[in-house]
Amino acid sequence: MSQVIADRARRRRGHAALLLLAVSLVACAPKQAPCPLCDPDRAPTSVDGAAAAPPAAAAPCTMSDGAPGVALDSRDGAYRIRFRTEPDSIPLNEIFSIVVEIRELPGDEGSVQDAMLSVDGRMPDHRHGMLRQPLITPIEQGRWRVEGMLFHMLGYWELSFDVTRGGVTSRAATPVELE
Ligand SMILES: [Cu+2]
Repeated sequence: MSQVIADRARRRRGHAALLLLAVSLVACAPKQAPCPLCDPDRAPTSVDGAAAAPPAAAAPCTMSDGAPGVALDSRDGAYRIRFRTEPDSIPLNEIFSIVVEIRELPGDEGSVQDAMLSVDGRMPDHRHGMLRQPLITPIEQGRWRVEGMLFHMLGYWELSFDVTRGGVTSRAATPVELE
């Protein structure tokens, strides 16, 4: 008998919780402003069909000026990208810069000639990018300075480098976890 009462009470509590949930959903739905950063219609950027490939971890390296940086290869294996950020680790919600050097593979010897670089940061899980456009200035052949980067949220970002030459774009992307 007491078991039955307990079951009933449990069920009633369950119903009450469901009802509360439903009420709060209804109450919240119209009030919630759409997330200004999330754009469900914006598909993830696709370059040479490799959008689904997971970003590669960058490996420590030495930049041409002897400073420590990190290196990663483009997904199509055409280029090696070396970069270092200023400051050394990407800050949360503060402007940072990147020095980027790109060489051709295989060989990793000559700086890439006549290439165009674009750099972007995205939070794929949130389906949004940065709130600002970085300024990318060539320093010399194969070397660029990227200014005005801003990762404005905690969480998982992907930092990507698109190298375009002769109408072909190669992408290198690396994960960045902002904590
Ligand atoms: Cu986000």
